[in-house]
Amino acid sequence: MKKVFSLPDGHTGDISPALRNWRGARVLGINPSVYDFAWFDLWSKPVGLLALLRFLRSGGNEVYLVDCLYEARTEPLTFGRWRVERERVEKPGPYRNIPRRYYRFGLSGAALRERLGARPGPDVIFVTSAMTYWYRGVFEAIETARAVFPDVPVVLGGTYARLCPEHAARSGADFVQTRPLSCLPLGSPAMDLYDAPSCGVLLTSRGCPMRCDYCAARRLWPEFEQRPLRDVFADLSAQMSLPTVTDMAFYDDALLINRERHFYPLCRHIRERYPGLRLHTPNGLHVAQLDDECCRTLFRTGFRTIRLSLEGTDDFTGRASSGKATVSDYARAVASLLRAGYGHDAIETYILAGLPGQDAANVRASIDTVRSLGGRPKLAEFSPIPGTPLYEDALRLTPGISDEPLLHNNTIYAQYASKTLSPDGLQSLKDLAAGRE
Ligand code: B12
Repeated sequence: MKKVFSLPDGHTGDISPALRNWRGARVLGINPSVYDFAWFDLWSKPVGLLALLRFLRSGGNEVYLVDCLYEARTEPLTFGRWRVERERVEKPGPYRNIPRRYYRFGLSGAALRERLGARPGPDVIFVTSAMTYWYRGVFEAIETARAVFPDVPVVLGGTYARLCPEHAARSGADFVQTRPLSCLPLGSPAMDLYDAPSCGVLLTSRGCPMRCDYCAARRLWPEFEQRPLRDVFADLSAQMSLPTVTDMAFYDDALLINRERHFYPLCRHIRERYPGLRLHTPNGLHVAQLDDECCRTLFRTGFRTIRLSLEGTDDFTGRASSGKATVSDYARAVASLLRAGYGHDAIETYILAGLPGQDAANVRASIDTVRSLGGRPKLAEFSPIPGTPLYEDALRLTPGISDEPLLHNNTIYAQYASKTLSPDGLQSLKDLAAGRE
């Protein structure tokens, strides 16, 4: 087939109009390694990149993938997750005084270079990105790809590229996807690009109807949109046709909205077609939707890991969280989950800590409330995200975050930069949440 592919003029924007015409091109996708203090596999897959590769393949292009995290997996963990090889590395300047170890999770630059060298030469390379403060792995992947394939154009996309377009312009990529990808129908990751995936990922909607002050969902996807169920079923069927898949994680921001017409029929379909499939919602569920019927449905359908988005029981945190959960909603949700068959340990509940202006005493009170009602508190440390209302507050307290995405790191921001929590303060909250105090 004759190769047809070209990049748009300019270095940033939306590559979609160009992509629609591509034929016969060989496209290599790279999911970079992660540099961070800690990283756990919460069914982590680069869904956006995988969906894009599927789209290009169906348009008559050849696609392949190097996932630096998946390729460095060492041993299986529960529910289809993996431990990934890590190596201690020197901390970058902004972290120099932080008394914690810093690691690379995933393939080293040298190992990536070796893998790339063993593959056929691509016509174009697509690099994805996730957290803004993980850009080091992105830059390293681009540099390595350039060293192995000096004349091949590199395109960068993903969450970091969208949230920090000016910073991402310095990545060395030829084109940076800074706008929403208009060509892509939602979801449908090409999970078959993995040799033996143990988990799949479903995205049944994009965006979120809430307006929480710390969250970038609205900036990334201005409209909330649920996929037609027949598309979700087709996506599920494609992933379930891979014989190694035992687990499925949902990445939705608002899975339970409109549940009578969306979530419940999906659950019915899963129960009929895929009994025994284990399901997980690492992204929190809206507490207000969790009544008896919903909790029974979750339990019967096979949801094993459920996380609840409580965020906080005080007025300050509640306001920042769109007032989406009251204490009485939460109490009802816990009671319904217990009645449905879940144990106390399964009711993991996110509580936000380290918001600019948040009082640590309120976080403490939220933890106490969750414990007293029978849930299991799980601290989620705040990460300031450009373009969100709370980012502006964070910027006033710590002006340096505007030039350095490393300072968005949730592990760092809450205890070293937020000025509302100290390392000791955070540790004592963690102890309290874990019942060690
Ligand atoms: C699912 C999810 C998770 C999952 C796993 C994510 C993963 N893959 O590892 C879990 C639950 C583990 C998670 C955890 C956290 N998350 Co999270 N997460 C998300 C969420 C909801 C969806 C991301 C996603 O997969 N989207 C779906 C795909 C389709 O989108 P995409 O990959 O961006 O791709 C699109 C485009 O960018 C493009 N594209 C992608 N790649 C490429 C490549 C090329 C070349 C091109 C052209 C285009 C392109 O195509 C796609 C379609 O348009 C986002 C919010 C959101 N709505 O995006 C937050 C989000 C990314 N998370 C966020 C945060 C804060 C966190 C936590 C820190 C929360 C906490 N306090 O604990 C943790 C930290 C995680 C860690 N250390 O591992 C922030 C970002 C923070 C930051 N500074 O970057 C977000 C934006 C939510 C928010 N609060 O605003 N998260």
